[in-house]
This record gives sequence, C-alpha cells and structure tokens, in this order.
Amino acid sequence: MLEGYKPWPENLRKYYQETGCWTGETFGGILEQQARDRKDSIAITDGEKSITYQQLDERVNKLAAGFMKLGIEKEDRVVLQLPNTIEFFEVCFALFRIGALPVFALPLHRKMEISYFCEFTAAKAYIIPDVFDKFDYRDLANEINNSIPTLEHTIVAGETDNFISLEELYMDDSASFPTITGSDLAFFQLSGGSTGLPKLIPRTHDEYIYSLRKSVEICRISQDTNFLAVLPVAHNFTMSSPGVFGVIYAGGKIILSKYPSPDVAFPLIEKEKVDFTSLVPPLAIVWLQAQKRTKADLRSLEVIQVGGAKCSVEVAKQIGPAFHCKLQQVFGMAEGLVNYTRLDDDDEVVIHTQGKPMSAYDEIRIVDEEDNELPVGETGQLQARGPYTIIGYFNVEDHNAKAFTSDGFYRTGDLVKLTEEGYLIVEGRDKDQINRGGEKIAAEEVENYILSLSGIHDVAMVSMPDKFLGERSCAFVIKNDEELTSNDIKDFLQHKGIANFKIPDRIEFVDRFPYTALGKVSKKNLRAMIKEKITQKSY
Ligand code: OOB
Repeated sequence: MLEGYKPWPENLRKYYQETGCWTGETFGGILEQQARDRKDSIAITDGEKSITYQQLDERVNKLAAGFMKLGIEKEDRVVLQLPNTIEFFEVCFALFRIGALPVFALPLHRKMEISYFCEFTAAKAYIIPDVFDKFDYRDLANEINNSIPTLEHTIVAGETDNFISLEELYMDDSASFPTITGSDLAFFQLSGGSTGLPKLIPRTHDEYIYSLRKSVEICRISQDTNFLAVLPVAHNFTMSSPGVFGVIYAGGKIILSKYPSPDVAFPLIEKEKVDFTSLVPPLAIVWLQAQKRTKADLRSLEVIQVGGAKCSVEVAKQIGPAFHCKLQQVFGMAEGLVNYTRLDDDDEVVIHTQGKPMSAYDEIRIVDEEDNELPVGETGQLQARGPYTIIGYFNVEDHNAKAFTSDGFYRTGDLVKLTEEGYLIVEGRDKDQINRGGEKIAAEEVENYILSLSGIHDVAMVSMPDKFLGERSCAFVIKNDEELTSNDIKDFLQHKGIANFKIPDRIEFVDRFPYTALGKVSKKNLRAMIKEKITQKSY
C-alpha cells in the first residue's frame, strides 16, 4: 500500500459493495469492454485525427508495454501535463493498465506547481507536450529536472529535444500486465485548496467509476453522444461529470477542442454534430455573445452544462433560448460530491439552483460554525460523505483532521442553502479561496510566495467582484521598502514560475490591515474595502 494513502475502512468498503455502488470495474476493464462492443466506433477525435475504441485499446497496450520497459511499475506516480489531445487518453489508460498513478496537472501549471507535485508524490516520470499555447514545456522540464531526485524520465509528446519520445514508447511486445482491482488506486487529482499548497486527491477505480455510472445515467449519455471537451480534460468537471471518462464508460464519442474559444469550438460543434458540452460561467458568457454572430450551425446541441463557479441567474436564463438546448447546472468538487440539476427539471429549478446530489448514497448536511445541523432553508456550511467523496487527502494527516469531521464528512467550505425540494443554492464560501471563473486560487499559497520577496512586511489576498469572471484577486500589501511597486511583485511571481491565473489581478498598498476581535486579519473587511473602491470607480 502506498505510504500516505489511507484506504477506505473495511465497513464502508463492504457497505458500498453490498449496495451495488462499487462493482469492482476498472478503467482498464472498461476500455477492453468497449473495444469488444464498440470496435470500429470512433472513441476520440480532435476534428482531424480520430481513433476507434479498438485502436485506442491496442495503442494503450503498446504504450503500457513501453512504460513497463522504462521501469514504470504499479503505484509509481507519473505527473501528467497534457492538453486536450488523443495522447492524453492513450497515456492515461496505459498507466491505468499497469497500475501506475497519473497525477493530473493542468496545462497552466508552471515550475512551482509542477516541481511540488513531482516532489510531493516522489514521481518517477513527467509527461508533457512539446509546445502548447505558445509555451514550451521542455523549458519547464529542463528547469525542474535536476531538482527532483526521484524523477527518472521526462517524456515528450511531439518534438523531444533530449527527452524521451512518447511516440517511440509504443511497443509490439506482448507484455503481461499486473492485476488491477476496483479498490486499487487509479490516479491523483488536485484540490482547489484553501491552505498552503494544493492537496492531492487519491482516487480508486471503484469510487470514480461509480460517479461515472451515475453521471452517465443522470446526463443521459449513450453510445450516440457526441461530447465536446473544451475545458482541460484533466479537470474533474471535464473528466467525470459526466466528462470524457463518462463518455468512454457509455461508449460515446469524445470531440477534443484544443481551445475553448468559439472560433475553435463552434466549427467543431457543426462538423461533429456535438450534442453535449461543459462550460464554466465566463466561457458561457463568451459563447452567448459569439452565438449571436456565428454562421456555424449549432442546432445539434442538446445540453450545455455550466459549473465550476456560480452561474448568475441572468446568464442561466439566456443559455437555453440562445442555443435551443437544455441548461444543466453542475456544482461539484474534485474531492467528490457532484450536484446536478436534472434534464427534466423545471426552468425555475435549472435557472435558480445548483442541483441536487447525484446519488441516493450521498449524505449531505448544512451546519453552523459549531457543526450543528441547520433547519432547511438556512444558509450554512456544506458537509458531504458518500461513495465517491474522499475520506482524506494524500499524505497530510494534520490537514485531514481539520478538513474532515470525526464521522468522515468532507468540509466543503461552501456556504449553501437547501430548497424544500432538496436542491442546493450556493450562497458563498467559507474557505480562504478565490474562484476566478472556475479557476481556484488558495489565497495562502500566493501570500506565502509574495512574503518571500524582500521589501514585503505582510500580505493578505482576497476576492473582488468581477462582472465577467465572477471574482478576481486583490492582494493587500504592507511594504517596508518604499520603492517597491505592484509590477515588481507581479514580475517576481512570474519569474518564480507560478500559474498565471494565481498572480494577483490587483495590488493595493496599505499601512495596516483591519483585524477581527480575535486578532486575525479581517478578510471580510478587506473584501468590503476593495468592493467599495471598485464600485465607486464603476469598473
Ligand atoms: C469543480 O471542482 P473544483 O475542485 O475545481 O472546485 C470545487 C469548488 C466547490 O467547492 C465550489 O466552491 C466551487 O468550486 N463550485 C461552484 C460550482 N461548482 C463548483 N460554486 C458555485 N456554483 C457551482 N456550480 O469546480 C467541479 C468539479 C466537478 C464538477 C463540477 C465542478
């Protein structure tokens, strides 16, 4: 058993097996099954290249053999940072087949994040594209390569420079693969985080595949589904709600869009007769604008999901009529619990709520600050437990003691209320996080980076309202070097190598912070200060 991973306790494992939630299916088994049943059907296309289920299964076997030859073994961690490409799936399923564990990094992650993932998981390999979105990932690999002692292989999809070529790893050898079971770990995802560095979310085949099965049922995904992935496939939403893995589970077709912008995505919708896709709210706004002028035929669209951040009522109202399709709101989290509005719900529910839990086995409660349950209709903190909600992050025991209750509920940090019909409305957040249009920023992580710059006395980062992204970030800074400017801080962060979306949108220099009665910096007051300032200026 991997050190730092706390497996499900026996009683829960039994319970979820006996109730039929966990079936022992594995990702490897699912692909094999589809290769038999759906042989010549297209599994994935990027609009130019396509691959059938059978071809995918064959290429996965060849690549799995190549990974084994390199010495990658069951439970070895592999940091995977590929964009929406067919290779992403080949690599994933090849790693699943040998029981190696992908760590799903996002394309926007940079040196600080990647070296941390490699180090924290003691990764053996790092897999990247050559260049994506004008960024050369080989430069990033060169920067981190020597600093991670466990990292033996850097593998590149594309032009390799001096690294290992992914293409050359596909081997004809008939290798024998280890046995993988439903209770084995499958991969790691990343939490949005609210304290320090991002936490790693361990996932077993059983729990994740259960969430796929339920999502496929609720979202009515079938062999006839043409699902467009526009957001990064490595994100839990695009991966599993129902996402690309849900589509593979159902034997449908995945259409990969390299970029989410309408000029790339709309022609793909027309060409591939896309019927289902998932967006974050700011992207839905961009699509709504573009839809008015497009010549592309978008009539195949049946469902547009919006999730990852709160979708305003004004935006939610427009989506159905504009695209002549159904809107589905999705309120989920990489840690587990996913809520959907249902496809036959009334407009009232779809527009005004963020859905209800996908499973009858999801247990949710809404509590006050002392963990006392609140009456229906009152706003409080959401806690969740269930067959696909984790019971602990990887290797952070102290943090787990705070992030989970003693009876195993995950403290989501979301402030919600329940309607009489059992639907959730997200009212806000009780975690130190900024949700920048679906991209999550742990304030403390960025504050710590800023504090390491000389000339900084103290810093506190908060969200500020934004019409388009919902929220942007504002760092309040007390400096002890008069000369220091906002640009100095931003340049410092850029050079340090953190994902761009974490760099504060705005920096406010102040002489002191407001404090709470308990002597803590009052982020509530800071949020109010910046809100007042930007509304006065009518940004
Ligand atoms: C999804 O996952 P994460 O892990 O990036 O972020 C989870 C957090 C939630 O705790 C909540 O604060 C926020 O993102 N959130 C929403 C929301 N969906 C997510 N807040 C308001 N309204 C919504 N619809 O973001 C994620 C994972 C699976 C499916 C969908 C989203």
